Amino acid sequence: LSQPARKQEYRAQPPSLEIRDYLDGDLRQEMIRDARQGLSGGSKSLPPKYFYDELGSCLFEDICETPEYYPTRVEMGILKKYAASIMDFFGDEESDLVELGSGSNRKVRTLLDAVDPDLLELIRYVPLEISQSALRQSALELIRDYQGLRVLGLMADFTRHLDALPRGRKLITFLGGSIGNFSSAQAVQLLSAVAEVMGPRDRFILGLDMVKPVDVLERAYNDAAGVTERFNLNILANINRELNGDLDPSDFEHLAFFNRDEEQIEMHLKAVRPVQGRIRDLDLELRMKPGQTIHTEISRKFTEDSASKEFDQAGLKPLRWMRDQQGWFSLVELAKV
Ligand code: AVI
Repeated sequence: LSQPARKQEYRAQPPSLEIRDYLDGDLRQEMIRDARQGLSGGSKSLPPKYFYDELGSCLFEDICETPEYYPTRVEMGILKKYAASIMDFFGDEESDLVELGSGSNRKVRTLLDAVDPDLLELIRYVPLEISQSALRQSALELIRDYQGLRVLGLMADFTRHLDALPRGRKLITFLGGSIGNFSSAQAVQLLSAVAEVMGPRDRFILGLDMVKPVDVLERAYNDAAGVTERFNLNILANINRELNGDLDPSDFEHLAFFNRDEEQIEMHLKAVRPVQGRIRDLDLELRMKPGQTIHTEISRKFTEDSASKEFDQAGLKPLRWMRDQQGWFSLVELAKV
């Protein structure tokens, strides 16, 4: 007898892995809305989440390996140093380890490595990730390598689906400094939504990239091998493929600089000649003059003060700051107020 496709998919999964899908195919509609809104007016922009198609996710992994992009390495050093004390959270009580925007599984491995293997049974790892392939692949690798670990994968968008998180006791992590890719208002909204799903005993580990000398910052987003440039330009390929466009990436160049007033890196695609493109599914003609830009990303850099203001507004309180020696990156442990 034939079973419904979805049920079969669950049956085929090993017993320690469950994946739930909250995306229900609405990503394309969202991209249509975002691209129309961002590309129609005079000042043009695209949300950075459209960097991360399959190639873009690989390019991001490559950025993390470039000598100039310090955040991944520095955060990893902090994680290693504090992993055991972070994982003390689990004690001998069954709880969830949630990772928002989990991507590949390198960081969570550092945390799991700090746990006594006999206690792994107490932990359920709950990655929440928008990319199905990354979610499945990394979940399978983890249950292969960490005996006793259970995984509940949530295929979801953390800006919309935080209520999909389990209600039990949990340690939530949001690493990599990705909170900096949101405006202050958006970040407060996201942090408030996290606070909303936290109980009084839950904890939240948040990665923050800190303000530092401008040359270090600008080099990190202008690596010599040109990986960040390819990553930035790839957003056009994604739009072309998904929305039937004919934008020519060679009409644009990568531009990334630190805006001191806003304390943020800004990435743009700058037209190097007159642009005349068409995005058929939007029924949109894109015309740009040389020098005009499409703003593709902000990456805000924090001080303890600027971050604490946002925690305050979101109903979160910092319990401890974990930093590297130079103070380039921080992991903050937060509780609900
Ligand atoms: C994912 N996010 C924290 C990265 C950042 O540094 O803002 C994305 C990135 N953009 C260019 N390089 C890396």
